[in-house]
Amino acid sequence: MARTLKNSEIADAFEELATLYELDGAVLYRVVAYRTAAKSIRESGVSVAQMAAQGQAEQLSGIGKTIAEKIAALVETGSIPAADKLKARIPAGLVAITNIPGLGPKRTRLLYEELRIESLEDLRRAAEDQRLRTVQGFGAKAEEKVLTALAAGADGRPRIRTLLSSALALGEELVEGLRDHEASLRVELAGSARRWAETCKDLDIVAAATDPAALVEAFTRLPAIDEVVTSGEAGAKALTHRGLTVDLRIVAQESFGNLLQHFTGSARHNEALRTKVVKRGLHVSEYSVTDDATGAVHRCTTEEEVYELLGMAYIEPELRENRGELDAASSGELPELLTLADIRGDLHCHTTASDGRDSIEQMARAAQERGYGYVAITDHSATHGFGNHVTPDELKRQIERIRAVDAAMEDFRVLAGTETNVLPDGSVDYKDDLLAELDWVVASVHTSFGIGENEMTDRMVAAIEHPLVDVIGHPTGRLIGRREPYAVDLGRVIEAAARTHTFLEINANPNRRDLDDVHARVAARAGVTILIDSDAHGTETLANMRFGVATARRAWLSAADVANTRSWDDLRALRPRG
Ligand code: DGT
Ligand code: CA
Ligand code: CA
Ligand code: ZN
Repeated sequence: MARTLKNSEIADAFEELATLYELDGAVLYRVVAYRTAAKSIRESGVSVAQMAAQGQAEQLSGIGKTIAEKIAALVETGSIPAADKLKARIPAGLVAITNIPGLGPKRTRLLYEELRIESLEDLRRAAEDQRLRTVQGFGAKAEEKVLTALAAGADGRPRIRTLLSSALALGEELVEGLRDHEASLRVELAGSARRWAETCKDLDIVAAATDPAALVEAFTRLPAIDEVVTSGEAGAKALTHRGLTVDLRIVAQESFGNLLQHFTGSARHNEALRTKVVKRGLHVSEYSVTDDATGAVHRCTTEEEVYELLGMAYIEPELRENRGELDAASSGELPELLTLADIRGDLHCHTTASDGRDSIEQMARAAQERGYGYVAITDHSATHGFGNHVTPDELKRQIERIRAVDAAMEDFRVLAGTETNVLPDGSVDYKDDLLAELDWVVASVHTSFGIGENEMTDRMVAAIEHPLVDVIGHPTGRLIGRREPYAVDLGRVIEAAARTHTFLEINANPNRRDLDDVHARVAARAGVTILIDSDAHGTETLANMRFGVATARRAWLSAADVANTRSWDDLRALRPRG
């Protein structure tokens, strides 16, 4: 091969292989194995092609001998033999169709089998001619969605926005690398990552330096950087091994606040800000604020000065989405946002009793080390479809084990809980007398996502009205970039939660962040108390709490809006059952 393949290209090849297998009707574990490998390759901080050349690819998580051989073949010959075989019998256009929002391999295969749709053009025509609705599971809505996606420019290439957790891990590493350099004066992450958005198109970094050229040079040599696209005194654009673009911009220290404010965005916030202050004769640019009346040009070393000059209180990055923050900052009505330090306990996590990796004691100790006063162990109930689950008898033994760990820990409460499934009829998995033995009950929907909006809403309202259900876990079931929320009337869910004092969760898993910022804000305004949970499946993911806190901040929430900023005794008193 003339050119070393990038991690993103290798990952794309394995994603394609997984899709081809899925289109071919292969067993699921095989498909999952290739997708897992693709993710691991995409997120690797070092060049996988180089590792493969040295026979080291198996050191990556999720890569065994078979996949390592496929990587080696891809790197040497430019293709994977198994993929070539599949491509010989699967129409070339089907992979592109699977990347249209709302489709995916199973539905694409169905459309091919029923209507011989094998290109985006076939798909468009079938949607226009209202033929999609003749296929089981497709209706007028699906046709509309396809046409909207195609009109919006969907071209069948996977649209890659990087999940915040991956982008931030990389961003924090790069910022640290730059700050360590002797020429750096100030370095901050900007853009969507600094606003803690759900996903990022790219990373934006803003810096001031004593020697800009030296800092740019050092940036291009950081281990995470794969390829430099452009570079100069004012900054650089580069690609990381994970395929994420990074924009570094360097500015004089006297304008650092202006530039940071500009590149933190959002673009909507900036445009509204400029429009608002231009009426008062103030002009905001990347480098300064100018005043028509006096002709003065103000350069600001900090963002606080920028907002002050414009007659506003400082606006936290998470609020900069043009959702009312400019008026609130002008009238002194911005909320005091909660912080991670306000969180005093975690009420949703898993152990080896279900699909977690660590024991009750390990989870409890790790929660205590995070500075919490309590943790609830909430393993999956009997009908959970994946991994282990907890039968009623097993739950009784689990409660005893939890009590024993609790008794052994000082100044820390280990609460016996469950994450019980909400069944399609709205009932939950355990009988009331068993639920009553628990300190804490999370109820979540994990099955039958497709039952229709009315039925789903009734199902969730029934669970909310159950007197022993304390909180609804991940209320919409969405997986960011992968699975749409199920159809549910959140207005009715929120109304029922407010009426019954049932908490609604912001699940802090960075793939979920569910409730999202918009709905968490609506819920809190309607009088619902929000709970932020890590849903950790191991001690290390307790740290995901920060993504839930970020969603809460983006929802304008204060500590008082969030139940687990309280002690356990104060929190439990908010529930109807006390
Ligand atoms: P992303 O990258 O799509 O996840 O979101 P951002 O917000 O990081 O967007 P990006 O990287 O395109 O631009 C970074 C910042 O630059 C953005 O948040 C605000 C500023 N910016 C970009 N385009 C415009 C614009 O058209 N007008 C104004 N006023 N600012 C802009
Ligand atoms: Ca960006
Ligand atoms: Ca950018
Ligand atoms: Zn869970």
